[in-house]
Amino acid sequence: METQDPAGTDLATLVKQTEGGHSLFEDAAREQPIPVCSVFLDKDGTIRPASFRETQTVFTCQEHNSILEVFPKTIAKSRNIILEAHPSEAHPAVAGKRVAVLFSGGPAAGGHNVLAGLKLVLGDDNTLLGIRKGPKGLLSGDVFEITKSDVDRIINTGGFNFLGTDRTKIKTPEQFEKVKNTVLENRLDGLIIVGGDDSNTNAAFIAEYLETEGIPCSVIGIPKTIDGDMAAGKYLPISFGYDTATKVYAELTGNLAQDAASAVKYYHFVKLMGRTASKITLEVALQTKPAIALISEEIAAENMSLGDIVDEIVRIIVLRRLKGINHGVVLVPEGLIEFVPEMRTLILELNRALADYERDIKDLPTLRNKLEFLYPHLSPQSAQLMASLPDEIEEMLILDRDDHGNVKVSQIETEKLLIDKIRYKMSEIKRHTEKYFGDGEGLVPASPQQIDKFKVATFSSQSHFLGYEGRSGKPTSFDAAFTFALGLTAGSLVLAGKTGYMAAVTDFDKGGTVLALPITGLITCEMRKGKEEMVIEKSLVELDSPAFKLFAAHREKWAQEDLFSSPGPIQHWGPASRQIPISVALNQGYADYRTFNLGEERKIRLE
Ligand code: FBP
Repeated sequence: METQDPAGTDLATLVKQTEGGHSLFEDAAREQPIPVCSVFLDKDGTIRPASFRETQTVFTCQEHNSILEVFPKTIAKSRNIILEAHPSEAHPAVAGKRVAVLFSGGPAAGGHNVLAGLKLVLGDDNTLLGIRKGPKGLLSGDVFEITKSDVDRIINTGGFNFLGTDRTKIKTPEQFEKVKNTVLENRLDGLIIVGGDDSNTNAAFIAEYLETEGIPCSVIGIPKTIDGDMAAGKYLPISFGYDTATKVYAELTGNLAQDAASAVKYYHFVKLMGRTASKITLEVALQTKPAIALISEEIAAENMSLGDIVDEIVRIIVLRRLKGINHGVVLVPEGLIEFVPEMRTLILELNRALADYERDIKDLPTLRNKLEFLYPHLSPQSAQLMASLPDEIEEMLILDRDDHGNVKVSQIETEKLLIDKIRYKMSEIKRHTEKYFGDGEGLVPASPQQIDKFKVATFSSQSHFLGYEGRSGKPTSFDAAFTFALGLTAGSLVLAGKTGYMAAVTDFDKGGTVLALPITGLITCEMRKGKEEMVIEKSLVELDSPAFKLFAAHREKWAQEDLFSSPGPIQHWGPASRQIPISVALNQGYADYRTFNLGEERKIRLE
């Protein structure tokens, strides 16, 4: 029997029509208007490039002299001064420029709107080219022209799927030579690198290299990463992708909290993405009010060992159980392991040994052989710690590092490690209640009835990793507007002939102030793979920031009572559609987090 909709189209056809990114939602999302910062608008409301003026602010870091030695050409030009965008009254019409763009590092929602902003601001007189598969495609010259219809198709949707991405670090002279070839062969006047700290560091090195070679090609970075660690105070409150990812995770965490309170038997341990900083965890905690949220930066500052962390979680589980609550949500930041002091020392020692004996280790056939080789190169404390870890974690710790020398923390099951240790501790408490409960000093006050109830209750847990599902969701209204503005900014910078800058937008509550940050001003020296390297400093959770302080002031209450809230699915048109991250609003000193303002809305259609 054929089923037909009232308009006469059969259901099979209706379903088929949604193939290739044409779900009802995706089609509607493409039509969603995007706010546009006023610096990009003509008097008649047409979008056009902005021009840039120097501000009074100079970016410098402690290692300025070493940085100056490595980037003499770009610093001579920029003098590390921040630029601010202004509406250009009489912007000279620039024509014939060829600008290529690539995505680098992990995906993040909003990348396609960067391309939309670029295409629009470059206009019909200039050419926008896409580079497939990130820096790898830059090396191989995998370049094609991005058309208006491409932009109309990808706007407001997707992650990085239109171009793809990868994590190749450009560091060898041969690689720089290949970049030069791609730039020359494609007659590029501009190269836009959309990425995180490592990728924008790449951008700074490429800008310096091309300047040194006398090749007039502007290199501009765009701040992307869901981790939120690519930020620079009031000049760059956050990178794009963070808002979408945290909202996805907050929805799922809220659902798990609902499940915990409904089934009344589970602790859901949720590892949340964020390679280093705990910014995602902090934001999700502010949005959902879980029983426990670990913040790696605090753990490092308090010098808490793995045992201390387990004790703290157990303290809260015990207190809740005495109150009759035997369920909850525990948030664990992905990068936790690298912040626990003894683990940090172990990883540093492993990094050094893996770098020094790379060849020998590669040739060893089994994991056991590799471990046996490595143990003598560790301090006795680290060797002991390594031996106490489950085999899977030992394996993850000695896995190949990524191209930037990072441990692949997303693959380390910290949440499971914690669950194991907590389970052991809980059964120990059950067996020796006299050591934990009573009136004496250091004991938890509990009545005999409470202790009896405590003994019969079980500790049941489920573990989850929320990571990849947050990186490429449909961009939130904020990320859609923010990325569009970043694309307009980067394009304007290329047309103005600037190089070595990162596009930035701030004042999300006041219509958006558009800036260009000299990348060399963000660079500092860091240990990577056992060697000192120049990289952009990661922005971590600051323990004296308003966002952390608010969390710290409320968490004990959230621990002892079930006060979770469930933010629900991301809204693109509803009452919550204009929200920005709570932590960003708090740290920037905004009066509200519920409505952003990045200018007047425009429906963007190129064809
Ligand atoms: P970027 O900083 O490159 O945007 O990547 C962030 C991230 O999503 C981290 O949160 C995570 O640890 C990592 O990427 C996972 O990388 P991969 O895609 O290589 O598994």
